[in-house]
Amino acid sequence: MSETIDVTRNDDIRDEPAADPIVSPGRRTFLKGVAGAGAAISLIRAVDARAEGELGYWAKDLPAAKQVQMYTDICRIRWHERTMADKMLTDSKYRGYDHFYAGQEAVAVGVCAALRNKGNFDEVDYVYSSHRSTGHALAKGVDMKKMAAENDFRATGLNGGYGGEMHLSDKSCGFIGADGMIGPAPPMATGSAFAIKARGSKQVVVVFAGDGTYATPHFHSALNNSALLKLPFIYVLENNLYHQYAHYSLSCPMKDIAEAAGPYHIPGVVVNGQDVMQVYNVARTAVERARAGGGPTLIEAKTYRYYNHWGAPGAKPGELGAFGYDPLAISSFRPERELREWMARDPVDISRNVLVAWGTLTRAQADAIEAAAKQEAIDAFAWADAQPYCKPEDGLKNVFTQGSVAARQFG
Ligand SMILES: Cc1ncc(C[n+]2csc(CCOP(=O)(O)OP(=O)(O)O)c2C)c(N)n1
Ligand SMILES: [Mg+2]
Repeated sequence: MSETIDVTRNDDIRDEPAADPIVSPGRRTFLKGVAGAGAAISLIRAVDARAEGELGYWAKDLPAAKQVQMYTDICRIRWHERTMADKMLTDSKYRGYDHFYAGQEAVAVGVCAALRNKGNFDEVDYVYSSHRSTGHALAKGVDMKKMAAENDFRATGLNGGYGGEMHLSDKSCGFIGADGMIGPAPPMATGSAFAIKARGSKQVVVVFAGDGTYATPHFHSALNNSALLKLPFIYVLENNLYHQYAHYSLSCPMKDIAEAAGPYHIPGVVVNGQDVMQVYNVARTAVERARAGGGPTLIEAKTYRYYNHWGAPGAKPGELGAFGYDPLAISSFRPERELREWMARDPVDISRNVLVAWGTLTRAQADAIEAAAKQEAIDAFAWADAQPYCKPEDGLKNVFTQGSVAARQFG
């Protein structure tokens, strides 16, 4: 049986024995009990319970400053996305584009909060991202201004304006990079994890990938190799229900993709991706396991994107989400009620409500943090707007190496 866990039922996780933090025997029995009994229903109920401040997981033990930082980062990502969407809709000179991450913020923030995001390259944890990269980048510590400039192909951008949203990279915080191709990032990430194991440093590698990667050979190769070699690797599969316009049930026979961890004999964890504290809990468990040499974990975060697959079609300036028709949606279109249902379980609201319920923040303080995040995004795009574009003749820069290269593979 696969080790799929419904971590949304926190009553069973409270006294998790330290020796086996992933699946305790009691938990296995519990899981057998609920297996056919509608874990998805308990997921939705648990969200409400958490939003009311129910305790019982490690996140409550975090210092207040860390809790506030997580909420702040969620707000920063949200307002980066909203500001950029509005820019795409209203500024005809703007050349940037994005696969918007709004709605999924708690996944990136909860995972990155469990990682080392500062230090030299032999200390910091690595994140490999996907085409939907901006939220992952901000959560890992990428500078918002430089990212905004990069996404509009400005010469002073994060990567000199050569990359854009699908090729963001920032070695300084271990953000190895976004990836426009669906599939290759997970095996590359396992390669990094293999290097880390070989050199003996205690780093961990995370790949963020969508539900669309399940049906690729790369998904299975990454799980197989990381399991065989017990690599410090975490596959964070963000199941936002769709790949482009196709529902994931069209390419995956299981309801919970985390079940795919079973054949590789590694833990597969389902988590409510709307609640940053729950995401943090499962991520921290996986990180501790990986750092201690215990091997990989597959985390499936159930989540949803508020905009359409790419850009801002169907969206209106000043409004969150895309309710209108997406002309690119040739095969299917998500129901409006589905979007509204997920927006009622919003990661910003849940995070805010939890911190207010815990007494970490007052509502007024939480509002002020969100307002500051909005202003930061406005300032970042204004700064980016004033930056110079790359010159066409610079296009061949950094393509060929200047001078000679040591052919180390030949000794
Ligand atoms: C190999 C490959 N095939 C097709 C595409 C086109 N494409 C871009 S994003 C995407 C869907 C990805 O869906 P998912 O993995 O669920 O991520 P999400 O967009 O939902 O975050 C596809 C098919 C691609 N980029 N690479
Ligand atoms: Mg998807």
